[in-house]
Amino acid sequence: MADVHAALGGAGLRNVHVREYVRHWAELTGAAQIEVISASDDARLIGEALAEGEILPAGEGRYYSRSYVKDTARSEERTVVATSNPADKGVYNNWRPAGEMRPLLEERMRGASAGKTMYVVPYLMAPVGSPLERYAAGVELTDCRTVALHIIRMARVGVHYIDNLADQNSFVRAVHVTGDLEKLGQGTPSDQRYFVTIADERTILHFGSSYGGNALLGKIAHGLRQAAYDGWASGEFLAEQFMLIGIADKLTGKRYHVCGGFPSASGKTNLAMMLAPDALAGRYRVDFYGDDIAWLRADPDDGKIYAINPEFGVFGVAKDTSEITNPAALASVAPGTGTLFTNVAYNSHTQEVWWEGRTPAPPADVAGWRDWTGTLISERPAEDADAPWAHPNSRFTTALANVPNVAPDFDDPRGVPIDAIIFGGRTRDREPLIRAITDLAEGVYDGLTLGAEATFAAEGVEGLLRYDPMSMRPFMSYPEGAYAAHWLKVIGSAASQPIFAHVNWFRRDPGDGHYLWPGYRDNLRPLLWLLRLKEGEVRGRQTPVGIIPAKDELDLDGIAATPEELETILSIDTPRWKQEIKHREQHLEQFAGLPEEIWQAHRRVAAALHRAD
Ligand code: SPV
Ligand code: MN
Repeated sequence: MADVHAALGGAGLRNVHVREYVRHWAELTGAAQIEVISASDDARLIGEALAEGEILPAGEGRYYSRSYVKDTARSEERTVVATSNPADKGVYNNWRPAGEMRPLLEERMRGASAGKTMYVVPYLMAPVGSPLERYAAGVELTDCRTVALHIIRMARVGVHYIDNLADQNSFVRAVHVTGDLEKLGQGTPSDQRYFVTIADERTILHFGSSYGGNALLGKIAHGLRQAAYDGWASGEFLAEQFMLIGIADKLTGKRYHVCGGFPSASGKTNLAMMLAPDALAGRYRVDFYGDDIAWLRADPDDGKIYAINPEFGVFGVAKDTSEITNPAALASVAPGTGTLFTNVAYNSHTQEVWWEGRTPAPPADVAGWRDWTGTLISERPAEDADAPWAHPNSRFTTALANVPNVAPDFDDPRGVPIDAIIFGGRTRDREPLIRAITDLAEGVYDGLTLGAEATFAAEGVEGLLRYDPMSMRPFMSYPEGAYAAHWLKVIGSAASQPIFAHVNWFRRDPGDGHYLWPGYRDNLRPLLWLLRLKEGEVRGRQTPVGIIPAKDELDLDGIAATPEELETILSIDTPRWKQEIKHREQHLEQFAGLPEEIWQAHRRVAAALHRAD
């Protein structure tokens, strides 16, 4: 049995509640040793992980790891939000009684860390001194060293974050036990994995994966599910799967901040790290704050909405990251950054990494190259010849500070005042490039009806959205009706309201299907229009679903789009919108207790479309 007192005492961790928590789980999981981790332990842990072969060198100051082949992503089916109150059951939160889930997890975790080290990782999901700091402290217990290395990059990690708490008992208890990955029946009817947030006990119990958000519990389990629940229960804030950027106008000296949600595969990380297009770079600068999570609160001092990124790093999808799609991301994983790559392709001779989209074609000389499963490319069976080298969900993990255009004030505890909240789906034919919404209820309504088009690859009907309210579907922790009401309350309590907008970079030509908008850096242009609209410098054109830029209002200097292409992306398709309204109605009807303001917004939009005939 591990000597908890000696380990915690040796690390200077005096908080008695932490000691009791660690003692309980060390005993239950049967861990052989306890080790308390601070960020300053990184170099030593890297050395140990290299020596054990858990990670491999990937050039100077960069590392590579492979996951178990059946452990490559989040699993929504195995994710549960538990509380003691059945009224907390929503449509998406997969609610179960806490009294049922805790014993189930304890049973799986019992003895499951035998012989292993339990790393005690005290962390903070907020800049130090943030008004939301009391919701941000946590202690993750993990039996996997590479997970500890990831947490050091993704959260602020150190004993002092937890030893100096005003309320010594106010920290999230986050327990991660890997389990025997080869015996868990991933994806089968006897799947043993469970990823549970017991939200009203501020306890997270994840069993059966060492990948991403399944294992880095500060991120989506604490940073989104737990924080959303805490934000609602306290009435104080919103926790959303949002990117967060700043836009500086060098001419006027003004700085704006935009946050927003995008369903998976809609380009959120690329947008978050966007640089200004060359033609506009003389005047504008885009600052990066965060690519995945924002916590939003109204500040009573100046009546504005403020946002922080609670994370400390980026856990970005590697696939399709290139000099064209995201040069800032490439710079952030350059040699010397301490980046950890997971499940990309790796060259065991040269220590290089590669993923689909990194360059137009894979390396021509395949000598030494292995795919994400570790198989030599030269030895892959013929039937696997076309299989990707990197897993589609392969990742890079790097600290925020490595992003070249990280905002100078990214660590400011107050956060940044929000001018605009945007939602963006992936829609081929109906959504314009941007439509602005000035009414709060209509903005929240737009977020609740966010979705991505079903593709042939996923189940679903062409043209029908897979709704993903506010891009929070996998992270929702309390009922959707209450969620909508909480949005109206938090944002509504601000004296100066942000403007809302829906953006769509994916409109296609109705004839040959080509993308009508170049995307990437040029996405700054519609955002600049939105901010000008908010400032009253442009008027736009009112449509039933929001305000669209008038043709001459978008700054198109340096853009090659034809007048016909522009005409299409600055229009709405009324018949398709009328179909969509019917789908939206069914979608919203699932949510008990949806505020009347949201239904009114829905009816206003529907009536305006009807009149548009
Ligand atoms: C996501 O899937 O939206 C992520 C990655 O941000 S993970 O943390 O693994 O969920
Ligand atoms: Mn995410």
